[in-house]
Amino acid sequence: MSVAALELPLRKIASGKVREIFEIDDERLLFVASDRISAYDVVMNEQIPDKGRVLTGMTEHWLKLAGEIPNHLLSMSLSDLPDEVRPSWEELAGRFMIVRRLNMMPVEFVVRGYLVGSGWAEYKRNGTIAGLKLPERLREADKLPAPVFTPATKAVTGHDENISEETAGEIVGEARMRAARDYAFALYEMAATYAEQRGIIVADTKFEFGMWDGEVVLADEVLTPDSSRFWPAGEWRPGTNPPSFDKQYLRDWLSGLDWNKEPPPPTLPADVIEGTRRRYLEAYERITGSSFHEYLKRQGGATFAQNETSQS
Ligand code: PZK
Repeated sequence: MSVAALELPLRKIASGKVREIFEIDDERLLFVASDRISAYDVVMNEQIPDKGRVLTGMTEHWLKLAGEIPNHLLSMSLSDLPDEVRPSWEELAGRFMIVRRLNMMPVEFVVRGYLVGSGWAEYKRNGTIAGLKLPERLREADKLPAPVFTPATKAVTGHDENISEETAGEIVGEARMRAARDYAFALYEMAATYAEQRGIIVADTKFEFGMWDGEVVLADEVLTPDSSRFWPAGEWRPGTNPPSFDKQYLRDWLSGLDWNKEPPPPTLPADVIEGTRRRYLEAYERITGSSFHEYLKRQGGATFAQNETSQS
């Protein structure tokens, strides 16, 4: 069940706070979403069971809706796992993607539909977002007149640094930047419209793109709570920073402690883990309109494999 120390007999080529990428061969990578969770940039010691599966299932859902936009996903079928990792199939089921190996662009393609986070900070300072003049007297979390592209780079500190569209064009090439930017806008508009009908606001989101065979290709996880701000539409109050759909339960609990938000994190009690897990499952079901249990059955998750074998 635990994937905190997921070890596979493959070379790890990238690891983030909550996800990892391994090399299969020259053309393919194994992308794995763990159940780890971070709050205030600190990874907790405990995991949220099935969180990685929820995020992988959401990515799959959005990639299906994204239709003609080229993406890196090759397979989520257990039968396509390389022989070396077969022994770990139960742990991997539902949380892995076999993806095409791309030449990644070192720019994050962020689209914001609402005024929060670093966008709100810039607006308070300068009245702009990504250098673009905005109407006066907007409030925190207000909906923007139109979505805005706010590219960023990973700074040496590991934190994101906002850059101008022009700088993004200098880094990846103007034509590539424009193609990825236009895909990012199209994806955001599609997802925001779709999610709003299901009671979820996609406040902003970050995409990663790479190049393959001269084409701009969508990579990474897509429109998940880890790469986006999802808000329950009913709790959106301009003038306040709305709760995130997934982590608010955890944040509320953490804010009642006198933890300084530096490692080591406090030990999460079972009810906080369970409450947070329920929020992830609810986000999956509201967004996809289908049951998470069905996803587990389809992808052959560990619990499921166990239950089904004990039946037969
Ligand atoms: C790739 N990252 C970001 C960092 C992660 C992911 N299809 C691809 N081809 C080549 N490289 C990448 C991808 C994808 N996706 C993405 N780093 C490399 C990243 C840390 C952990 F899971």
